[in-house]
Amino acid sequence: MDVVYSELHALQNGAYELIGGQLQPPVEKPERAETIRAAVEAAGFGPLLSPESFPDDTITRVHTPEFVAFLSTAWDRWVEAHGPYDALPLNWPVRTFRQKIPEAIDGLLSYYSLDAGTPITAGTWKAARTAVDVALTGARLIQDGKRHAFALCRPPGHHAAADLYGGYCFLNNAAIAAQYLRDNGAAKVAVLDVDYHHGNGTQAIFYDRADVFFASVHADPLQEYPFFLGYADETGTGAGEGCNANYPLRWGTGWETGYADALDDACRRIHGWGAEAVVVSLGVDTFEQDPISQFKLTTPDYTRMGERIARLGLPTLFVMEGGYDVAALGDNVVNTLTGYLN
Ligand code: SP5
Ligand code: ZN
Repeated sequence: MDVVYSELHALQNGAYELIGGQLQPPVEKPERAETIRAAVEAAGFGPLLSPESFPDDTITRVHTPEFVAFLSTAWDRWVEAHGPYDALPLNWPVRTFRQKIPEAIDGLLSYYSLDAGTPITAGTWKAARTAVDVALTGARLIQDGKRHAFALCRPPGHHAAADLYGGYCFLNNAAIAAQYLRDNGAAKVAVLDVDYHHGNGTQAIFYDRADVFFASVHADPLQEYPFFLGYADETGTGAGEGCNANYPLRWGTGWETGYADALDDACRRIHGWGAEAVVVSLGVDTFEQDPISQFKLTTPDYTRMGERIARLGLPTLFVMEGGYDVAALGDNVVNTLTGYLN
């Protein structure tokens, strides 16, 4: 299986993250992508391809031009206001507030973000923009006739909506890849999101559309981040009614205790809907030892996951999302891809 990777991911390198009230080193760190790259190479996957450059209009098919302009200039504006420290928002336009776009950089961060866990740093734009090229290079491989590819994206993307960043995500790599497949020949594309967290950004981007089916298996938003989207009664709207399927699962869920059944149902829905290609938002933060998660999948379970995805029988683009136990990240990703291939 071809693997697309760029070392420029390392330009996203936040200084700290507030977890449980404590400032800690970010769990979304460069070592993640490096350990996955080393593991897929050691497992004989390849070749390792560098991304091609795609134009910005592939991004604005999914994100608003205003949001892209904000992201690409936020660091410089922040440094001018505060100095070379991680750019973070501190308040949000929640209930009772107006949705006006402010002028000051602090207000813009607040307007365009959904959490304070996603630092914009000196290299964020370059890293996020390159991750889009990584995903699109994988999508082009599929469009050119390959049955499968792995886009080793970092930073991840599935929490980013048309004009929102957060959850360690800036640009929605998987959604941009799905849109690219739509714009280049595939009439119906599915996104299967197996990250531990609900893919709120991808869902929102495609929620009113009948040409992209979104299915997500994730921790119950009653218990887990992002809390305010990902419930089972979110089924799509307008033309997109019936094209969204959420499988919220309780903390403690394991492969045999709910996960496999949910994944199987999600795959059945995608198959029944008639998808021509599938983009898999591959998060392995469902792992039992993941530092921020509460599911109980084991390393061998990822082989089963790959096997189930393969039974869809569809051209498949894997796009890396979350997964934070660096010690097991490589094995869990390799098992997913190996299970898929065998
Ligand atoms: C792509 C992705 O997986 N993004 C996830 C963003 C989650 N950010 C919020 C983390 C909240 C962690 N709560 C941890 C409790 C640890 N004991
Ligand atoms: Zn996640």
